[in-house]
Amino acid sequence: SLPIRLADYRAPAWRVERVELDFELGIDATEVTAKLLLRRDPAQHAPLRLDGENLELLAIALDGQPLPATAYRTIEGGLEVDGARDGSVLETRVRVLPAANTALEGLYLSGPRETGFLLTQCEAQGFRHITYFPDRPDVQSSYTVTLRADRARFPVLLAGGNPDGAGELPGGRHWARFADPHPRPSYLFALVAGRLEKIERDYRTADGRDVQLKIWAEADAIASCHYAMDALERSMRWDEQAYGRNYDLDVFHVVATHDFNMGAMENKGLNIFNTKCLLADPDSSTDDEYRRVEAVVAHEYFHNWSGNRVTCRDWFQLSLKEGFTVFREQSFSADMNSAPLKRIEDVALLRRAQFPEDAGPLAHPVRPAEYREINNFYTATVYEKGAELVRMLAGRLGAEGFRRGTDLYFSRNDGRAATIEDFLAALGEANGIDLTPYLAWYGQAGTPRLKAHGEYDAARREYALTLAQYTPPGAGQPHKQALPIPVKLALFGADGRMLPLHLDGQTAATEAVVVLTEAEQHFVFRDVAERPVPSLLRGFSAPVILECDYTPAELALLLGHDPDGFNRWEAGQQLALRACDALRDDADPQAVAAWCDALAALFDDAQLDAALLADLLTPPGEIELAERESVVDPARIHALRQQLQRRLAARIGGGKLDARYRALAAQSTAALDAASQASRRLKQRVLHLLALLDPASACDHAATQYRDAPGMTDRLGALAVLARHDGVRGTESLAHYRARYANDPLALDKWFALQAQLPGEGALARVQALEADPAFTLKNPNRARALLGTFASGNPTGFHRADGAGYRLYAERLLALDALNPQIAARLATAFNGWQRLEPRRREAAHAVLATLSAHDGLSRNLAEILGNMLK
Ligand code: B3K
Ligand code: ZN
Repeated sequence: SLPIRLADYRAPAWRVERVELDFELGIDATEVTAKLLLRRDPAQHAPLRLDGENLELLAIALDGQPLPATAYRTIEGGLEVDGARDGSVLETRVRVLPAANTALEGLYLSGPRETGFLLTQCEAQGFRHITYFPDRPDVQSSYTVTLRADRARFPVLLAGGNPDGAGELPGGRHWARFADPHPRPSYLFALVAGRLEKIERDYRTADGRDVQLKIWAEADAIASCHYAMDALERSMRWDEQAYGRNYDLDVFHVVATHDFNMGAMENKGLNIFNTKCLLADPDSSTDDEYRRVEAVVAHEYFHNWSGNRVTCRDWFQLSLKEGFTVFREQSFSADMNSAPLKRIEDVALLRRAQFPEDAGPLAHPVRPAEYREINNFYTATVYEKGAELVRMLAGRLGAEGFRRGTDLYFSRNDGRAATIEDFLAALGEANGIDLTPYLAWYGQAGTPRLKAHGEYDAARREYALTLAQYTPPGAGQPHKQALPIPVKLALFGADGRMLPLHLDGQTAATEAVVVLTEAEQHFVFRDVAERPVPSLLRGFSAPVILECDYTPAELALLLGHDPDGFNRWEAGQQLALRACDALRDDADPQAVAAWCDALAALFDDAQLDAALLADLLTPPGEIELAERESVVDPARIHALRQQLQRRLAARIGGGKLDARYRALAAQSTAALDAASQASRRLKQRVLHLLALLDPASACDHAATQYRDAPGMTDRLGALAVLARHDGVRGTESLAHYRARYANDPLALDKWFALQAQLPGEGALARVQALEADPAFTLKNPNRARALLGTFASGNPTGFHRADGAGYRLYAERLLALDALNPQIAARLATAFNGWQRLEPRRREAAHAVLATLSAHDGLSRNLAEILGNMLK
């Protein structure tokens, strides 16, 4: 297939003003009748072409007349129809096969055919698997949808929009109709039909609309939906207050399914969720999962404005809705929980997932210039880096200015399919600021390096800060341009206090933002009383890699004193990286001591938030460490990180770790408030450190913790320690857990994932044994991700076995998956990212596997594109 290019965008020659859809629902076969009211762009003369895939055409009529076979023809990926005029009505009837649909795109069956239910997934291009249609986001139509089905088999019938009638039909059948007053693109279409239970709540919007909130799930899951309902209500209130956005239909449905290719989907009025991102229950969900449910519920809800009311002109603009919505979701989570902890979590994710993507063969700009398969571009770059770009813009405008900007963006673009330019224009115009320089961030791939160097002139009491930027070539862009990089900063004195800032005549308080716009610039601070220690890029004010020539003592000072929680953590991370380098090169023992000493001191600080302490005690992960190496040996990196943590544990001391663990364990409850979550997080971290020093006593604690755990966080944490450090009790507890949760798919996923992560050469055999578990299946995306995805992306020493056996097994599974579900196969294949920098033996093994795989006949476009880019 040929790539699709942003530069080739053309407005549609044909639009659909109204669409009436009629479904005769069946598990094996469903018939779909579509009536399209067509509008032709008078300036264009292209024939009427509709997208369609895997459709069996049963009937076709134009303006009420059945079309002769000569008046239409199937073409690659669609249908061409002669004779249509502006205002014509095209009617088609097609058959689709839900039960046979293993790709989970279009209309498909979730669960067993006897008891499961039907649902749809259309973004990005699933609607063309349901009916013939111009399946592109800049075609926005008014939808009326009628569902007909057997009442006993499909008692619940749902589609997006407001309910518009329902009734009985002969033969035990019934019908329901939904009409959506808001024109929308086809990717937001959804229907659900089957046996589902619900919980409901009434909600009144700030502008006075009464809305029924309904969450639907199968009988065994509905009891775990209450937390999501609370989160939904919080999200709706928050969007009213933070952005002035109100909900706009009379009902809001949310449906849970175990069989879903991603986390959730924002279909208009009918959000559909992977159970993993919706169900929450103390016995089976961890604290992290609770926060994730809250965040994803909010994210999908927020799309109602950032995505649905204002949609994307084309899929290149995907970050217009995704980057912005992730930013909105992050702000919401920060408001609901702890802002600094949220920032730490988000930046850690960016570094673990996006930086490696941006540095490897899959690198692409936040607004890609081309793609072959759009589903491959729902990436960390489009989502997480996209959110960082919005954060920079918000920071540039300030809270009030940003709100003025988003108000203008929403009102001006309501009902439109917009572009990134439209977004920047609205934000800028509302504030009289030209934001077009930020457009360069959207078009340029790669993570900029920001070099900082400070000089203090004691005689003149001046501190000159030189900032320079450099983005390495890549992603077909040999010469990268300078980008606007806002650097939020403060200066610290030797006593750990912030110094007043005098910059070019302006006097700020103790924090300022300077914006680097050139390749290199100098910023001179006057009246600086002593040689300062700069705290740079506070709150991670730009998505760059900062290189600053700190001494270990300077980093330790920031780690001890910076009131910016994020930068405090960041100083610890930088110091840990230095310590790691020191261990590797057998050099600079001060760095190791500085990190350990500083953390040992903080360990004794009773004022410090327990969750922040837990994060401070966690050095950068193996993926992040690998990103800094030009030649990667995953086994060596793993050993180094373990060694570093053992040094930390030894410095704090077994006695103190043990005492802290006991104190935290004594307060253990099932409560979900922030303090309880924080104390569980610290307890787990302490137990982990203790296990590196004294595995026997750590495992005694873990065994008790496993037995008495009031909730999943403690249970799973204890299980992880036992599985790693205690052969006998590990095996016993894993078997106990397996039996206890035999009927809880989400809890079983965690069981698979935990074991898939156990490091070392034995990992591969363990994964193979787990594949033989009767609960394992490639057909369920959550299960495949839990075992295979976790193995490849979360177990560097296991996957990257030096003999290449990990790669070979994984490639076989990718091939099997590709035949079932191309989106999942392509997503899992990205685990090979970074293969080019592996040490020679592993690199050759990975290359051989990738080359063989990509030479296979009949690969999906999804997998073929990823492999092609990987080998480019
Ligand atoms: N918009 C969907 C993702 C669709 C993925 C299509 N392959 C979920 C979200 O970002 O909210
Ligand atoms: Zn989204």
